[in-house]
Amino acid sequence: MSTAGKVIKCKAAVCWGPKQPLSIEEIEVAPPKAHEVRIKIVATGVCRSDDHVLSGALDVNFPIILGHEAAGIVESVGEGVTNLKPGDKVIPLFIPQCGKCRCCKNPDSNFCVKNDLEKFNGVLQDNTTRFTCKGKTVYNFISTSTFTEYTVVDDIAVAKIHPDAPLDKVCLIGCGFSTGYGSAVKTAKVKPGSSCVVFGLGGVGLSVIIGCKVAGAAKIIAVDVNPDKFAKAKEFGATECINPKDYDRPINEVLAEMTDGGVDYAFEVIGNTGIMTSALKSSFFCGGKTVIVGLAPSNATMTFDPMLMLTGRVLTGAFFGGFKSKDDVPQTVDDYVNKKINFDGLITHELPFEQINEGFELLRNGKSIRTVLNFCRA
Ligand code: COD
Ligand code: ZN
Ligand code: ZN
Repeated sequence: MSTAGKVIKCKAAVCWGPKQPLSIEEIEVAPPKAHEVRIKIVATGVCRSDDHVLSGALDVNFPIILGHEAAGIVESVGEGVTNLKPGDKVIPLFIPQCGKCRCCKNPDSNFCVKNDLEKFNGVLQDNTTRFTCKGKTVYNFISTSTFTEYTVVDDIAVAKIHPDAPLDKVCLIGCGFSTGYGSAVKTAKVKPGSSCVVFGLGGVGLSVIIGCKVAGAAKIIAVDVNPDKFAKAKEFGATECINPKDYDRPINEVLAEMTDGGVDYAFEVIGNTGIMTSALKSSFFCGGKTVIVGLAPSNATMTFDPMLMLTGRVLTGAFFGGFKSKDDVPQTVDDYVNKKINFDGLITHELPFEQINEGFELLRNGKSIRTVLNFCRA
């Protein structure tokens, strides 16, 4: 029996407030309005940014349904949605691409003024949400909300993907993988034969390494204070791994010796402003490029001698690896399906959706790289 046009009752992990476990509840999901799409979520990853809400570091409206790294199948579409139909495989987009705003029209930007990342209003474009639980409105998270069996998103915040894509893998393209991989291939535009350094070997840093390798970098130096991370880094393409704790001099000096004066590309994938400056100093003084990937604490500032820039270094950064979401997500899924890229090794844990709080524990204890939660384990 078709569910189109009807309210769907389903399970969701509701976040009633910070510093408490997510609660699996029955919620009501209203049908999509004009230019909206209702999606049956098949798999969703657990990302650090979801945990930032749980820890209280991100200020959002409660109750809220978190989750933003997912893949699913279109259940129904609202009026005016022409490019999607029920049954299509899709990835929700935490940066929309309206295609009309000043950011979207700029080929060098991947942001969109219709995002909900700056203010966390927790609503769709019409300023309401489609979720209720126990008679209360439940807010949406960064245009997506994927810790639920069904979600509704604006059509500017969803990408149709390859029909053969395995949803329990390509869900990572919705956030972590693209953020790292795109930083190398899109934001930095790493050139063949070049030298790269990646600070921080979490799931995002490892994805930067994958990007550097695909781009043909000759030297990929992986840096982390936790040497347990080195095996995976090598598996994904790091040519050398170093631990700053093993040296009694600044890491940029060590890197300069290893790379004939400095790297062509430096990536900061930790969110530490001191390391951002080290990354900048590690880049070659003539044209070396530094890409900031990590999100620093909100009041942190980065200080450095401006002379570092006058010799031609470049400092940049991007959300979501500089990916223009609607354009680049389907292309990246095609690259996965066609075996041009592989990131299966990032998925260290798979759990049924109901065990979501365990997924967060694995993240907090540093035991997982990525946990994927599955909704139907058929
Ligand atoms: N020196 C070297 N390595 C360090 C140091 C240090 N001083 N401190 C920590 N590390 C290492 C840790 O040992 C760890 O291996 C790694 O750095 C960090 O890894 P994770 O697993 O904590 O994190 P990731 O890879 O999942 O994500 C890290 C980011 C910083 C990229 C992430 O938190 C972030 O800020 N993302 C960007 C923001 C964004 O795009 N948000 C939108 C939706 S997610
Ligand atoms: Zn994320
Ligand atoms: Zn836009």
